[in-house]
Amino acid sequence: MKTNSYIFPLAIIFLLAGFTPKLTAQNYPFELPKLPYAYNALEPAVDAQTMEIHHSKHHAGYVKNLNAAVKENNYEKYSLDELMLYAGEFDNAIRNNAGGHYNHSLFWRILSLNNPFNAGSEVGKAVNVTFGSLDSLKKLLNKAGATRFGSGWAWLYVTTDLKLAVSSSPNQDNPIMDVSPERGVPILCIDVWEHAYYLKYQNKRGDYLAALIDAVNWEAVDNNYREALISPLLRTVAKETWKELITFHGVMSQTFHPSEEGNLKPIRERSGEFLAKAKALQTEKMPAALDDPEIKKAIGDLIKGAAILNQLVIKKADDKTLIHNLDELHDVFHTIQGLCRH
Ligand code: MN3
Repeated sequence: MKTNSYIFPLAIIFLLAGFTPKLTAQNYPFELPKLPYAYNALEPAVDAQTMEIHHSKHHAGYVKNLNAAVKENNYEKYSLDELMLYAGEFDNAIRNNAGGHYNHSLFWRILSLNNPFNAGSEVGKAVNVTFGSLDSLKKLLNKAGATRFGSGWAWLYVTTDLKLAVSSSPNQDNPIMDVSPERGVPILCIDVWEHAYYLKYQNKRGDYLAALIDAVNWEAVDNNYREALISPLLRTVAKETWKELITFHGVMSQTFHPSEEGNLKPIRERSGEFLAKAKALQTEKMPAALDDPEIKKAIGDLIKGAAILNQLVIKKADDKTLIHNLDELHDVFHTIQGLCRH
C-alpha cells in the first residue's frame, strides 16, 4: 500500500481561501450524509420516491458495505481518498463501495432547481473557454451518460493540467481512482444507473439525462471547481500520473535501495541515467497542478545533486561519499513527491 504526503503549505492556502474539504479527508467509519434538501425538491426532474430509495437504500447500502469491507480487511487507517486513489490495490468490495459512497455524496450536492448556470462565475468562465458554451457541455455530458453501456456515471472533472474535461466511468468508478483511464478531481457527476431514473423514466435514459443536466446546482459546481484547483487530492493524482516522475522514481529506488545494503554497483552503473531522468523532470511538461515554486526549487536541487553524484562516480569516489550523496538526493526526492515505498 502506498503512502502519500500532501504538500503542507497547500493546507494553509486551503484554509486561507476559506474552503473546507467536504468530500476529502473522510475517515472510517463512513457516514451517510443528509440530503441537503427534501426528497421532492428536484421534482419534476427527479421524483420524490426515486430520491428516497436512492438515498436511504442505495447510498446507505454503499456506506454500510464500505464500512464492513474496511473493517474486515483492517483498512480503518485509510481515508476515503486513499481507498479511491489506490482502488486497484484493494479488492472490488472496497472499489465499488468507496466509489458508491463518494459518487453519491457528490451527486446530492450538485443538484438543485434554484442555482442556474452563471457565465460570470469561475466555473462558468472555464466552461465557456473549454467547451465554447454551456450547451456544448450539456451535449457532451448527455453523450457521455447515454453511451455508457450498463451502469455507471458521467463526469465533469478538473484534470491535472487544471483544465475541465468530460468522461464516463463504469459501475462506481470515478476519475480519482487509479483504475480510471481519465484522472482528475470530479466537480459534477450524473448517475446513470437504472436505480437513478427507472421509476419515472423507465428505459428513457436520454430524457432523464436532459432533465438532470438542467437540474445542476451551478453554485455548488463552482465551489467544487475552485476547491478542486487547489486541492491536495488533485496534486496527489498529478504526482501519481506524472510519467517522468514515475520513471525517475524507478531509477531512484533501483539505485538507492541497494546502496542502503552497501551495494553501490547500480548507482555506479546508472549515475548518468539518474542525472538524465532528473533533468527530464524539468524539461518535460510538468502537470500544472504541481507547478509551484517549492516543487520547482526541489527539482533544481535534485538535478544539481544528481550532476555532482555523476561526477563523483566518474572520478571513482569511495562508497561512503556516494552513499552520503545518494542519501541526500533520496531526501530531496521525497520532498518532491513522497511516493517512494520502502
Ligand atoms: Mn446511484
